[in-house]
Amino acid sequence: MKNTHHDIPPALAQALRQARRVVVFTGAGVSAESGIATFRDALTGLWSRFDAQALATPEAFAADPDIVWGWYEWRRAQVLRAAPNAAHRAIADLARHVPELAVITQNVDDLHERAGSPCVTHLHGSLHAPRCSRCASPQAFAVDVPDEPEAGRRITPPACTACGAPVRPGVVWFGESLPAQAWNDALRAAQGCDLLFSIGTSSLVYPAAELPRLALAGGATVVQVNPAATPLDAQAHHNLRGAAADVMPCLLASAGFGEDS
Ligand code: BJW
Ligand code: ZN
Repeated sequence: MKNTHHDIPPALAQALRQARRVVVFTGAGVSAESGIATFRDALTGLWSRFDAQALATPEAFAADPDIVWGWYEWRRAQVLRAAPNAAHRAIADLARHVPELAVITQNVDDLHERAGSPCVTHLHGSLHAPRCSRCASPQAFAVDVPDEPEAGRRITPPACTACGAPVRPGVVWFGESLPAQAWNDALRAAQGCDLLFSIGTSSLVYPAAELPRLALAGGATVVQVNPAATPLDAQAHHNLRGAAADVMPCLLASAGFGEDS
């Protein structure tokens, strides 16, 4: 238990106690304290060290699959060695205290699931579900747990067992559509909720960044948890400035949702 204490506005604690349909919408910041780098933080974000256009687009994979596959194997190794943090655990706890909770993440890790959230909507896919780049059939990794290769190491992707084309990471790259079922579930949850938490996301990537705005339009209370400002600040009802792993346990405690109540 960290001794950082966050003052939660009483009106927010009350809104949380009274909410029936709650959405938790997360981004890379929720996994930051598990040691997984975010994308856009100035010094530590992945995009400060790596070129997004050369790694996270279908064109990049077509041009040089070994570079792209090696980079994603490096990230998969990191996630496999990481553990959920207090924010993931508080979000999993929340499901025991509110009538309906939808966890919608942009993250490609599985830390919400490993913290115990039963049903997680992944808008940008997963590092753990590779598929064929041509026929889209689900594929297995050639190695279960990659050793920690350095970030720039080339690794040839496995060949699809059905058609022989290179296997690609099961993530959503720039210019690609979000998985239809996940996006529809997210739309329905955001439009029908009474409280939405936007946690650890820069609110810059669309269409995901639309979700808090849709919740606002539907009359929901929107709460942001982030140590930095984002374009959502002006519209959110509450901006809780701090690290997700500090703020989320305080938030649950403020509503009287004790760890074993
Ligand atoms: C903490 C913390 C702590 C730190 N606690 N918080 C122009 C205008 C509008 C849209 C577009 C446009 N040009 C192109 C587009 C579309 C594009 C887009 O949105 N681009 C914008 C960047 C401009 N979107 C797409 O292409 C999407 N598809 C699409 O639109 O299809 C239709 C279409 C088709 C054809 C052409 C055009 C459109 C797909 C988007 C896919 C995003 N993919 C990625 C990579 C996934 C794979 C991988 O992991 O490599 O998804 S990009 C990356 O960003 C990743 C993330 O999920 C996503 C969001 O990032 P996130 O989670 O918000 O992280 P950060 O780093 O940005 O922010 C972290 C935050 O945490 C910060 O605020 C910190 O302060 C905070 N933080 N520590 C709490 N301890
Ligand atoms: Zn195939």
